Amino acid sequence: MSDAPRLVTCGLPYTNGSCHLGHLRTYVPADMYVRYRRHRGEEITFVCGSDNHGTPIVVSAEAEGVSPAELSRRYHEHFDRTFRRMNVAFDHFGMTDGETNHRRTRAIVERLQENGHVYAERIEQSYCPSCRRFLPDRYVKGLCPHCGAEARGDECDQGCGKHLEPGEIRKPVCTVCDTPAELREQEHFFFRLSTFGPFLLEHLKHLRGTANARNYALGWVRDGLRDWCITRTLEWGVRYPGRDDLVVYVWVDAPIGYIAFTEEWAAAHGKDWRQYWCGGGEITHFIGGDITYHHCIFWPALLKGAGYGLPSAVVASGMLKVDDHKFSKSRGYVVWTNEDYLDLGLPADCLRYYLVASTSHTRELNFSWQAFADRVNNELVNTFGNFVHRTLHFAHTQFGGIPAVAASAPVSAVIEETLAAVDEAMIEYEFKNAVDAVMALAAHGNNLIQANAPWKLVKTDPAAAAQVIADALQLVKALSLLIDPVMPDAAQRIWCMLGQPGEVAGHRLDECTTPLAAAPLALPTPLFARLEEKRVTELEALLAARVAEAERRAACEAALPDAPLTIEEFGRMELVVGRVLQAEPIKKSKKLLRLMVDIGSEKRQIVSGIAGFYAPEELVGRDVVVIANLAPAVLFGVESRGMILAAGEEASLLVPLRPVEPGTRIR
Ligand code: B3M
Ligand code: ZN
Repeated sequence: MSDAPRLVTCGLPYTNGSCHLGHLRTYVPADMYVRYRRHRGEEITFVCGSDNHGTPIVVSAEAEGVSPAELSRRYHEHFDRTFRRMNVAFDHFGMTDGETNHRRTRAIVERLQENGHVYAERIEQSYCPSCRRFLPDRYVKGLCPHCGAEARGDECDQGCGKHLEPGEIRKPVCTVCDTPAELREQEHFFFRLSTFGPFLLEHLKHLRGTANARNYALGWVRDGLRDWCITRTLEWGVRYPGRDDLVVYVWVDAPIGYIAFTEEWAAAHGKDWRQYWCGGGEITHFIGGDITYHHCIFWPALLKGAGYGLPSAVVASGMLKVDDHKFSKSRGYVVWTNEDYLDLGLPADCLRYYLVASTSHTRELNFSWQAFADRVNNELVNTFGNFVHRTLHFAHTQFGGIPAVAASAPVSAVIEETLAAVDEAMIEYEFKNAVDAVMALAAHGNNLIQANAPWKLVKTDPAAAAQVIADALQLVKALSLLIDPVMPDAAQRIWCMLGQPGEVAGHRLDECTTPLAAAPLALPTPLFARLEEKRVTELEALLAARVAEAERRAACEAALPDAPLTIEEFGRMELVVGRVLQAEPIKKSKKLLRLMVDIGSEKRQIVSGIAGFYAPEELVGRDVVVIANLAPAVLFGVESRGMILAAGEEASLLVPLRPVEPGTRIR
């Protein structure tokens, strides 16, 4: 590995939704990679930030009735906090709407113009006659001109995955009001991407990273490149230099964020960002595989055209499935990082391990709670945790500290082999192979203890027992250092239990085989907790409830638009007055209350998401409106049979104006 200043970046999350496991599939391995290389003694800067511009943000903000700036600020803080909770430790986490990025983007666009890479052209673009506006990107949906699949604005996300240029989508319809769009002429600016083919072929030949990124990109270049429209008719974004009515396309200013965030970090640390970005730097981008085109085609061409240095590597992660279904927020196949994991008290370490250990980085990862539990229980608890614990426990009880015996040659050799295997895996971005090698070392430790039975040996040959324990402790030290990139919390706990000085993160991997510092050993505490079957069932139920809820919503939406509701259909809905008998919070949920409601014929348990708006005691005795024949669902392990009706963001409860008996039907 070279001595060039090293920068690692991660794809920038859009500030229009919460962090989920699909995001983490990119961020966790990137963080692991950075920590690993630091353990190898390399200096690395790790930057990221939030992507605040473009129609994804504007459309979401409009739907919520807030400004794009406010939405961005909120989700920016959300991602920042979530990454910290997951121990994804960026040196800087900026915002693309920040001043630095606005400035850097304008400077780059001006440079592209000066260098003759940009031209203006009048093009036909989708326009909504009802909303009276142009429909950039996600404001328009229709059919992909390449494969015919349903597509949205700038991307064929359900079909061939191709980037779509403005005006290209067939049968365009406005996403806001569903009116078929017209085509209208407007002047836009184009980047001469078509002239960058030869440059890109050469660049991609030397690009390191995962083969999937390189190979896809080579294919696209060989298929031929078209010029790229880099402006949009929007208010929100980086103003196009010299034009009040246009902003630059989000896929121009988002990657430029990588430079801006480096500048912000450098300014705060007395460094020079140019060392990274003006040639000579080693830049590694970690991205989701679905944005390969942007990072391997648009981005290097922009950099080249503006006279900047180029990325050295692009590492593209495979997609995430949930329970064998394509990841989908709208269909409920999603696992939220906070709500479904961290907030339930599950450790960041276990999820980090699972995400890396499940499959090769470039493959599809199929998440399931059962598979997660199996890995935690078999690998982390039974193999890794067990070996560390029994070694520390025996050393504590028999020796009260680290025996003054050097590790034996065979054990040092096994550690060296593991180091070599991990190194090779990391160079190839095969993160799974790296953690597998570390787990194999833990399994080797268990075998060593099993085969030598030091608890027997200590009675007949104490010196031999001390040797076994010295060997096992050396393995534990090596495991702490080696697993730190993946499970920093567990690694630090081992380091402390071993009585070693400072933080494990500050030590190099070379120290895996150096003798342990002499230290007394206290009684160890277990590293990982088993995930019991009951807990797994609860977690599965939570996901199932979300899917069921999404299906119900989709069914309602599908039934809605065409035919008006008939009186029979309305009659099928059992709406009754219910009286709240009890109300109490649900453990570990900030949003949910468990209610017992008298609906005349029976008492119903109903889980309601109103905890943020009502104290349980103010609900008791109140009459509310209940849908009594809703399919049951389990939320946080609590069965809910019915739903309470409420209006608006603040969940104003619907109540009868005059007193009626519980169970009174609403018609
Ligand atoms: N904000 C998120 C995505 O499309 C997008 C990444 C920008 S990276 C410069 O996955
Ligand atoms: Zn397509």
